Amino acid sequence: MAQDLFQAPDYYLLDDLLSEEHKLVRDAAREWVKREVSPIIEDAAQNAKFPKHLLKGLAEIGAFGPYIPVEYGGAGLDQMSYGLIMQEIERGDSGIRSTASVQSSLVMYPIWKFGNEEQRQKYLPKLASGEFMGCFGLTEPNHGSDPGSMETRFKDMGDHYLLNGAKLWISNAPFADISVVWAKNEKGRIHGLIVERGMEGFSTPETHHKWSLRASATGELIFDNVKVPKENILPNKSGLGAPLSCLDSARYGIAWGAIGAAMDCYDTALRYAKERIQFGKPIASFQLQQKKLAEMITEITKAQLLTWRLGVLKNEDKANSAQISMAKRNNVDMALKIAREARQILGAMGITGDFSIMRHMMNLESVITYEGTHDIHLLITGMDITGIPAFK
Ligand code: TGC
Ligand code: FAD
Repeated sequence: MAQDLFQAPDYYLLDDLLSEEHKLVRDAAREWVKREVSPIIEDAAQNAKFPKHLLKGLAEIGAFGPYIPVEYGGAGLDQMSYGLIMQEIERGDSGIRSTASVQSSLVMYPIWKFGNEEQRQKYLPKLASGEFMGCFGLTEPNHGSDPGSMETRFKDMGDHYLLNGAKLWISNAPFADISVVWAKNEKGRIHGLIVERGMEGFSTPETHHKWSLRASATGELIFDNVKVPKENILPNKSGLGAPLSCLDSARYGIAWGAIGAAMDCYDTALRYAKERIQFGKPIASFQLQQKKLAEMITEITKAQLLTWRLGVLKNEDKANSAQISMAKRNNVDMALKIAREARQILGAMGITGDFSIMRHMMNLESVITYEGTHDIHLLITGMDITGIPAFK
């Protein structure tokens, strides 16, 4: 990939709304992405290899459990800092942000919120340092948007639980040390179980041939009569609301992350348009190209404002699930449209790995699908404003 010359757009001077700590955290993540991610990410994506050596650096910038209390090894930061870290990582690559989102919001968050003190002490510090990596198993082959119909089951065998079923499309699965798995008990109630690599009957085959999120490892979780120790159940919340509240935290991070991908596409296209000469002039001097760039910065600015406000609401513990859905849906759609427009500004060069745009575009096709599809988030807004669920 060409040298990373990224300059973050801040058209409405949003930096003025951030504290000194927010800017320090953000700048540390930005600097790390420039130094460690940008030089290697194109090769990783082209070769469909998760760059595992980045885990240590991700832990060092606080990307694993940014808002988890320091006593459990987390960074003890606020929600705005969490969002800014996700923005910067996804500026580099959505797949690397996925790894951080899953570790923080889908593995550490449920252990912190729904686990007991012993589970918190056992797992959280190691997850924060990257010594342990985790994944989150909710989606199944027959149940994606409708996880409440899951088929994965566990039975109480007296001294242990017996787990059977399968999860599909699981980020980090091929290398995760632990999996937070959602399964139904004999009464049909959903619970979270911590399944550890090496348990007999548990396998994690990798999913190959993806055109999207190629630098992220995706796989299956297969449970064939797995004996799960009773102390591995998350005791403090059950029902579909438990995994869905983890999703709220991850979707919030994705809303920020998508802005990062959009900023990178815009910044790349703006620089290219000013340098590329056709008909004796920079293409940036043509009205059609200016329209594209002007609309991009307008959409990025609107998303930045929406998401900053959401961050304030999150810090005040006032953000609801529907507000998070709106931001995830809006921002990912915005980023995908910007990636498509930016790609066109680069002409043929836009399809090469010399620039990040095509990789962002392909990644965003997953981001618009996972953590609730574009349609599902629209239906969540629809339900919130009308009071009528239209899912079923
Ligand atoms: P419904 O009957 O509406 O709700 C069941 C219970 O859950 C509660 N609830 C929530 N709680 C917390 N947060 C939320 N966002 C919640 N949404 C609903 C609800 O109050 C109810 O509680 P209770 O006490 O009354 O039982 O559920 P439903 O079956 O009708 O489904 C609703 C729907 C469609 C919105 C939900 O199923 C959904 O969000 N589906 C999308 C599935 C999804 O997002 N899967 C993501 C898998 S993980 C992933 O993609 C990781 S990618 C990671 C990466 O790499 O970054
Ligand atoms: P489906 O639910 O089958 O949907 C297919 C289409 O139907 C979509 O367009 C959808 O919007 C539409 N649709 C569905 N229901 C309705 C409705 N009621 N009304 C209108 N339209 C509807 N899952 C995890 O549990 N953990 C992970 O770590 C994880 N990582 C992922 C990583 C990647 C790269 C990808 C691609 C997915 C990942 N997922 C993960 C799975 C992801 O959450 C699901 O793909 C997603 O929830 C959608 O489910 P589905 O693919 O089965 O699509």
